[in-house]
Amino acid sequence: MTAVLTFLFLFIQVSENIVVKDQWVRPGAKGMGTALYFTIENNGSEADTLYAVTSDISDKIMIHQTYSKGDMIGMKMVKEIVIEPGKAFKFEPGGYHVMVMKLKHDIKAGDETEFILHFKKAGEVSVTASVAKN
Ligand SMILES: [Cu+2]
Repeated sequence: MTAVLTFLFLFIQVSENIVVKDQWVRPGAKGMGTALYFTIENNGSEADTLYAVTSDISDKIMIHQTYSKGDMIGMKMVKEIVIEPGKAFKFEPGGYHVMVMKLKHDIKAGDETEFILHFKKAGEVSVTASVAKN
């Protein structure tokens, strides 16, 4: 009993350092791409790093940054995102986003989709994102 309680306590402590909230994903059709957005809060005392996102919905998911150069708007791949302690990092339209390529099936407004965010310290954090239009 004590061992179980200790384990639960440790688990809660660790997982509270990284909080993912306000997650949503745009609708998309099978074979096409979409984007996932969220905010990561680091409530711990050390920096943590998001280095991958995975999901059953696609085998090709990467972190992107939208940038503008003159009149051009482009996207580039970002290897990892470091979230400093006590800070929040926002993925949002026109900025950082998680690019989800080649959807395995349609996702429509009102659906929910599961993603796993992989952090160097916090490990795997699973999130359920609502599908929303904007
Ligand atoms: Cu992109």
